[in-house]
Amino acid sequence: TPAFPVYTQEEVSKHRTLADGMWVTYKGEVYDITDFVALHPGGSKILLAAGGALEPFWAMYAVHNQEHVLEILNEYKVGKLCPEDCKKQVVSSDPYSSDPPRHPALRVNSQKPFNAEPPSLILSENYITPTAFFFKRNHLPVPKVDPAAYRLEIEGLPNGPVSLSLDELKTRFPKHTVTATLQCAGNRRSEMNRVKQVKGLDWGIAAISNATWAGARLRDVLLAAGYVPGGTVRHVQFEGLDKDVAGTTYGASIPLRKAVSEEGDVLLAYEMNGEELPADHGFPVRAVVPGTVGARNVKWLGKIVLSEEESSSHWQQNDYKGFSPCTDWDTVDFKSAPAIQELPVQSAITQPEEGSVVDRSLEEVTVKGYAWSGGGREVVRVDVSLDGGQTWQVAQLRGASEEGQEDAPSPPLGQAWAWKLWELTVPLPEDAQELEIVCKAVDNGYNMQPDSVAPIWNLRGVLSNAWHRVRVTVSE
Ligand code: HEM
Ligand code: MTE
Ligand code: MO
Repeated sequence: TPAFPVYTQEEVSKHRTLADGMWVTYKGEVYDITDFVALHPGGSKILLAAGGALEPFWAMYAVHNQEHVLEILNEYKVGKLCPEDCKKQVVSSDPYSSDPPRHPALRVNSQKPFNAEPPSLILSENYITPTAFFFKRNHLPVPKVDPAAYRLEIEGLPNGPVSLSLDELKTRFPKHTVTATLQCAGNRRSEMNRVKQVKGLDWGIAAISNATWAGARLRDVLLAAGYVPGGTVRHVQFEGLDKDVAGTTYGASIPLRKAVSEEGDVLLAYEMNGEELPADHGFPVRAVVPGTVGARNVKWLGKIVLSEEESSSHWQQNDYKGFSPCTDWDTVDFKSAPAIQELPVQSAITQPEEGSVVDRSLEEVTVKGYAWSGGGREVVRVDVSLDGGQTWQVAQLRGASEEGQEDAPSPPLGQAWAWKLWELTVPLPEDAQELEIVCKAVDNGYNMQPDSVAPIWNLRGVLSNAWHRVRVTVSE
């Protein structure tokens, strides 16, 4: 094999466009990735690295620290970087180095950015998910925010922008408390992956958790800031303080109607489960949008914009949307589908776990799980089957009042923001050696879960809410 030519950084830097060829460097080697740009699973972000080093970008998107990524890169090698320029390359520091410590019991789907779910058993053991075990879904490094210097900027108001300190948010507005379940759009994505590969983190059934949030009502803050109903504003945009390498922040928006409704209960939360909001969950302030997909509950909230338009962020426009099973990455048109807001009815079995062994001598089996629906719709029933869905029994539902929150009244119509845990103890069928346990929930709109995954499969693996099935064996 011929020796690779040696290039200077100056030469590499000339190749910054698809027309001139696009070159990058990695660990002292030079690559011409012109032909790969259109194939990149991470999209056009790859253009940011044109003419320079990949290291600082891959430190941010650690998904690249995999053998198969390096194999792809190797196919495009065209030369070496001269030793003098290699020495000049700054060693990029890890943008995740100030991420907070996390509980080792969490099941990590991605370390950088940090994405993890609790063991699913923990969910049904606690009506309020302990904060350490609340699922964590970050797209970027956790930003370090100085609470004393923190400002919440509000734009798009008739009398000009308003800026609030953390103290003002806490003292100028009544503190409102809401118990609300948060669910990631990708919860249960792994079941879609089993039908056909989708793109995204391989979540199990625990990218959902329940907490008590406290803070100022968004409605109160907007009205005090000068918002007047009846104008042309249609959307409330949220911007996080977490940024990618190009300085782009995480962002999302919700419909104005939800944001200012008296019954919407949208919070600018500064407390979670009675304590200061932790770093992973948005310190010092996050949006809590009850009944709405996790992605709109923007953490580390830095700015609110009232607008005629939805957020222009990638996560509002080109992600978190549902598509037909027939749509693939070659045909998908993100503009053709609305952004996910309210989520559909959901339930899953947390106990027993898939593949576990049920003891026959106990003569009965206890099945537990969670059930929740979006948009404030209350779960009114959960059906459980031990024979793959041929025969059913109704589980016992446990809402807030049954879960140690004795004074909790049942939620007003349209404001059932929190999940219900459920449970059913049934005699073991006489000669069954295997059980296929199934659950399905019904909400107060009589919406029910679909019976299988294939008809709701979609390329991004979102909205995965088919009947949950768990196979167990019965010991002799
Ligand atoms: C994902 C390759 C440069 C941003 C990926 C994946 C591959 C890949 C194979 C999918 C990984 C997986 O899911 O297993 C490459 C190669 C690059 C390159 C060969 C250089 C030649 C970049 C750069 C950026 C970037 C410079 C950012 C500035 C991303 C992002 C994803 C991704 C954000 C995740 C997409 C998602 O969430 O599904 N890349 N990449 N990549 N890449 Fe790159
Ligand atoms: N807000 C910011 N600023 N950055 C993020 O990456 N992730 C969103 C949302 N808010 C995210 C964010 C997504 S997709 C989800 S599911 C929830 O936060 C997760 O909230 P949690 O980590 O508190 O469980
Ligand atoms: Mo999410």
